[in-house]
Amino acid sequence: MREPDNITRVPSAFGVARSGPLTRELRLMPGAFGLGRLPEKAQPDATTRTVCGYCSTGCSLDVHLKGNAAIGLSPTVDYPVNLGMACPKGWEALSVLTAPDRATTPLLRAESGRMAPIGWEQAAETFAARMKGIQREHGAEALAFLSTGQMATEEMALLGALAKFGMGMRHGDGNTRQCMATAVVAYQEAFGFDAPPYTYEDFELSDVLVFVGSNVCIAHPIMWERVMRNPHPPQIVVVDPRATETAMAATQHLSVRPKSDLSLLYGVARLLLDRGWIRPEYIAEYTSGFDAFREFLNAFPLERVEAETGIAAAEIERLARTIYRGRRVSFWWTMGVNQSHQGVRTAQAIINLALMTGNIGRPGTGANSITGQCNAMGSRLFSNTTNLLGGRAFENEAHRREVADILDIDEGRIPRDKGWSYDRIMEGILAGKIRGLWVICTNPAHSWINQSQARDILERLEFLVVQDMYATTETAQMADLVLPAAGWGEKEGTFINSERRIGLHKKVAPAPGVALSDFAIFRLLAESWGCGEMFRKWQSPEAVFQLLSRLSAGRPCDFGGIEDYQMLDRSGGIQWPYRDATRDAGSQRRLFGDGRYYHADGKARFVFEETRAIPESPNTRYPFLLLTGRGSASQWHTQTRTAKSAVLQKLYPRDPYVEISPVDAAELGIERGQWVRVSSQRGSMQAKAVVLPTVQPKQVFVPMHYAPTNLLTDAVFDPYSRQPAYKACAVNLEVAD
Ligand SMILES: Nc1nc2c(c(=O)[nH]1)N[C@H]1C(S)=C(S)[C@@H](COP(=O)(O)OP(=O)(O)OC[C@H]3O[C@@H](n4cnc5c(=O)[nH]c(N)nc54)[C@H](O)[C@@H]3O)O[C@H]1N2
Ligand SMILES: Nc1nc2c(c(=O)[nH]1)N[C@H]1C(S)=C(S)[C@@H](COP(=O)(O)OP(=O)(O)OC[C@H]3O[C@@H](n4cnc5c(=O)[nH]c(N)nc54)[C@H](O)[C@@H]3O)O[C@H]1N2
Ligand code: SF4
Ligand SMILES: [Mo]
Repeated sequence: MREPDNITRVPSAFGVARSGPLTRELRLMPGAFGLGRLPEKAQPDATTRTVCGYCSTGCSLDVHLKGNAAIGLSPTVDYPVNLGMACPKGWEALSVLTAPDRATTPLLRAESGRMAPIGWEQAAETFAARMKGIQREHGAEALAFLSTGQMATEEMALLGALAKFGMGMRHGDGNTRQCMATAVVAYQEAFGFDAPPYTYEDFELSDVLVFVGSNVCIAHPIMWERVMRNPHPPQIVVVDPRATETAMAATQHLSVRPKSDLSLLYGVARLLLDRGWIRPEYIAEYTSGFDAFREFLNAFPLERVEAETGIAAAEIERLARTIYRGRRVSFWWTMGVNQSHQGVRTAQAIINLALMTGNIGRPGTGANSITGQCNAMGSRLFSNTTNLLGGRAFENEAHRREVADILDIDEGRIPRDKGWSYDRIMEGILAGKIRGLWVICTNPAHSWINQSQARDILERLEFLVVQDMYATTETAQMADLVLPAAGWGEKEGTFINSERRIGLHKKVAPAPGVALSDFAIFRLLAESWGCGEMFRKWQSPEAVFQLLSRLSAGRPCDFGGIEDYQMLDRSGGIQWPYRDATRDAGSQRRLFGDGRYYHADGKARFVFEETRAIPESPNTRYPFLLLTGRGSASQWHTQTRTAKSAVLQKLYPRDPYVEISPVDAAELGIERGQWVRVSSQRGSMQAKAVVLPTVQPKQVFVPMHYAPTNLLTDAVFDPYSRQPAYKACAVNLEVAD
């Protein structure tokens, strides 16, 4: 049995090293040995580049081929993102493709309840017959799909267009709702378009980096490596209730009371204002709404902020002074901000700080949301769920016309509103309004909030189709029809990373059995549905890339200057916008250098609102506050992929665990490594106790990678983004019997 202590040792290997050693460690990951020691006859005869399919960093990997087979990989040295580095997931990306539980053939649930293998023809016919049957009986409202941030942009665009324009599905959303919806709304309201402004070089150019709710060491190890290369040397501020690996390596750690960031950020803004540490000329020329913001900040004197956040006044003042003294200050945020009942306003409070201090549009600055999945940014712009293709609005008639013209389809096929968000789709199923659901490349029966309710809801469906690489995922096991999909490495297309860089991933391995690429599955289903004609131009991923390029024309995300896949392959990826080599020169580009934002008046907006109390605070029955998130650099989400690598298995704890502060452990008589029961009003789980001073007393942390974690979480949402607030609910702890 593994020692629970491993839990901290593994991740901190990525956290505490300030420079060289970490790079060496990353370079010495297993794939590297493997290749070096191969016998002569197994030496590769070709190498090709591809972008990693896990996180949004978008590292490039050199895949070494013998004949047509991939025999190993190593990180690309001359790629502007990762500069020769990769994290354990990247190194192990190939090994998870050959797992024995891959979905190799379509499966249909027989009357006996057992899943039986069927051919593609029957699978496609069954899909069309059952879904159309539901549609006929219950109307267009009765079907929905759930998409992803982990497929190629070309695939998600084809899916969104097929489901909404071709099949007439009214509702579609994706796992980016769980992840990026808050950042999208925050940017749209503040800048007029969903546009993270930075380039990774900014990690190296800042003299102050402020990370809010972001555990970069674990969740984006190669971005963190870029921070470690910063020569300036920077002040690194981490705002996180836990002393994470990132916080341990920071120069200032503000252990904020969970969900009180909004108060803290307003408090800092008020101090900057009071001390005259702002840039009035930037505010006057490039922003609107500052006078009202100034007025609003009167409500945030230091005493209030200190009381609400649990951060001493002196620390808040130190942060304000650090921002003032910094010449190039960058602000970064991730799920500690986005997954909150007041996430949008918190993200905007970060944006406000950047605007009022003029820390945007210059090297080493910015209000920068770090995305999560490899193609979260692609899905934000092209999944055709919340936004109409190209970051347009379904509600906007001119936008609908543009899309209809470019795609050469009847404008009447385009819905006039965005349809329901993920949580409303779930409610719709509960209310019997939605009866058929198609789940593609996401695993809601593990990842959606408040699992017992979520599973109860999914069980009510008349017809559940799951399209996944593995037949064993929690959601696939509930399906009526499983469609076997090729995974990363077995197909091609583009991803858009966190810094808006479009990168190419390629086919380097065959898909198992008769599994098909998602792209091919969508085309097959279009035919069986009878709308194949609408997608005649969507022949191949590259043909779709050309269509998307036309859809991007004139939009802020314009990448019309990218000629083809070869150009992407040659260039080390290309950031949007890329109109042509003259207007968008250079391989590291940031937005808003000219101070022009995307609102009609060209100005950025200050958006703000009074703070709201946490919906479920600890109480006598459930006295602890539960935080959830990423556990280690070797675990990916619901673990359908990373759990299949023997190497990665050695790098993370197999059993679910809960981090408890020594104070609480002593009080409850809980020993290190002991099994404890963590329970909330909604459910309970068993987890091994890891006693750590990195969590605050009366708070506990459980990683999301273990299926029972979301039995505990509470279905609370940000009102503007409808993003679930996974990171705060009340729980109880007791020694397990
Ligand atoms: N290894 C690995 N890497 C990943 C992923 C993975 O599954 N595994 N997933 C990818 C995806 S999709 C995403 S979205 C990103 C997520 O990347 P991150 O957001 O960095 O990861 P999390 O651990 O979810 O959350 C970050 C931190 O938020 C803190 N937090 C919780 N509540 C609060 C709060 O109220 N205020 C503040 N300030 N902080 C709070 C938590 O303590 C946690 O340390 O990671 C990506 N990278
Ligand atoms: N408690 C708690 N819950 C959370 C979070 C948290 O912090 N705390 N974080 C949330 C966040 S930020 C996110 S992004 C979500 C992630 O939640 P999910 O999207 O549900 O998690 P994944 O495990 O990434 O699921 C992706 C699925 O797609 C499959 N797959 C991979 N590649 C392909 C492909 O190319 N084609 C097809 N068809 N299938 C493929 C995988 O096998 C897997 O089943 O979880 C959310 N849930
Ligand atoms: S940091 Fe992200 S993109 Fe880079 S190798 Fe790791 S998982 Fe892949
Ligand atoms: Mo995410």
